[in-house]
Amino acid sequence: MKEYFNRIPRICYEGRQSKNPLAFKYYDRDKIVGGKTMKEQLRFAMCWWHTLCSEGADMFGVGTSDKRFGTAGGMELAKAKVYAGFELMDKLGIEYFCFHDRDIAPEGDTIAESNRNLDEIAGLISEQMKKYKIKCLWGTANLFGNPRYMHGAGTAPNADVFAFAAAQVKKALELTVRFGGEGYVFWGGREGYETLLNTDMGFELDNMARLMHMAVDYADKIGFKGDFYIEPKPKEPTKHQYDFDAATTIGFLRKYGLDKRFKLNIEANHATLAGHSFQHELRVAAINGMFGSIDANQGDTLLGWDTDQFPTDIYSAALAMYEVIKAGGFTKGGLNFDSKQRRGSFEQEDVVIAHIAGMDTFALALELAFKLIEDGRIDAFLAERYASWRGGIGKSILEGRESLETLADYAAALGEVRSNRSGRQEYLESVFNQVMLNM
Ligand code: XLS
Ligand code: CA
Ligand code: CA
Repeated sequence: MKEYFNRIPRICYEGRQSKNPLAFKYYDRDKIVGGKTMKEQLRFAMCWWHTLCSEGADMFGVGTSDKRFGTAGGMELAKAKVYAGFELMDKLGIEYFCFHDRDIAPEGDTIAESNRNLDEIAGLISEQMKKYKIKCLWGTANLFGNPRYMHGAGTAPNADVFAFAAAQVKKALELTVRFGGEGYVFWGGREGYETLLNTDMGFELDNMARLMHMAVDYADKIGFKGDFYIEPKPKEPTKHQYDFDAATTIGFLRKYGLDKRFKLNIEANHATLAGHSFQHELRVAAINGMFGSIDANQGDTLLGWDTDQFPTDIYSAALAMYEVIKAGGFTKGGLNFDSKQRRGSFEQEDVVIAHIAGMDTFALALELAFKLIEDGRIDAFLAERYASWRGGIGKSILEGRESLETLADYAAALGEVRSNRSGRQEYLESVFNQVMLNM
């Protein structure tokens, strides 16, 4: 059988002393951390669209990476990507993948032809999944690439476009079920607006919810047992994306009665674009019981667009894993590398080194997060900071025994607040550094 990544050996754990670029320094898949193996805690997924499709093209130039896999294109290329993708996941020890319908098979001239292409490739994918014991983390439909979606898909002003989107979601759900996928993602590709002058925002949001309700109904019908996710993003490609951030998305889900069926897929770089930290978005999802999955990448703090870089920022990853652990860890979700190597990193080794860097970063982050929790100083500080709610007037407020009148009397009797304490931000940040650097 043809070997696509022919310069790449199986990637093994060699430990922190290793200087071998093609080895893990921290990701030791069977090491027990927090009662489970690293592999079970992190649930890494390869992302079909970047890893197998994106060639590094940007606004100023064509691609730099050759992703033709020695083919002339079309279905031959789609098949080669299946073999190449599974070979790569196997070499890296990645057990899940995520896909859009259009990543895995080319769109045909009709829906029937597109679906035939999908079915043919799905057969091959199922075969390879069995061979390598690799699973599907989640599937989704690309409702943004084709020009018909120029004004949106579920939020399009044209009902015919809505129908095409529905047809695609139907098929993508069927494929996800066929692969035993553990999730299905709605990322609002072009679900947003460029100008409010031509937009009926309320109507568009109603329709977006309509499409999601239809998806839930159909998923139930065909036996989908996974989680549905919305992936928030504030802008790009549209000026304003309706799923702006976690809080906005949760409000939308509640308004339309979708909150019991949907969780969130939080992407690090989208958090940055929304003016939040990755940790913030995870916390918002978690406190609302909607933490689901993660698209693991990072942006560049100096750029205002979606660079989808492989994650190497240990500080941010550790704070993210801290939130994941506090939220109870992954159940059906995982860490999908919605990440691409930089345009200048075009050689075969680069895509592998990029994954190693991301996996090592999250392995370190996982250990660090558990160490922070074991260290206990942050939790202890937090408990102390809210101590006034465990007794006295605080407890009485929580128990519903106080009113504005009784509290006004209490405050008057107090004269002034003399019980405020320092927030100790610098202390807590130094605890974090100490735990991190002592590893
Ligand atoms: C784009 C999104 C996209 C989704 C899946 O910015 O990250 O890749 O994850 O449609
Ligand atoms: Ca994403
Ligand atoms: Ca992105």
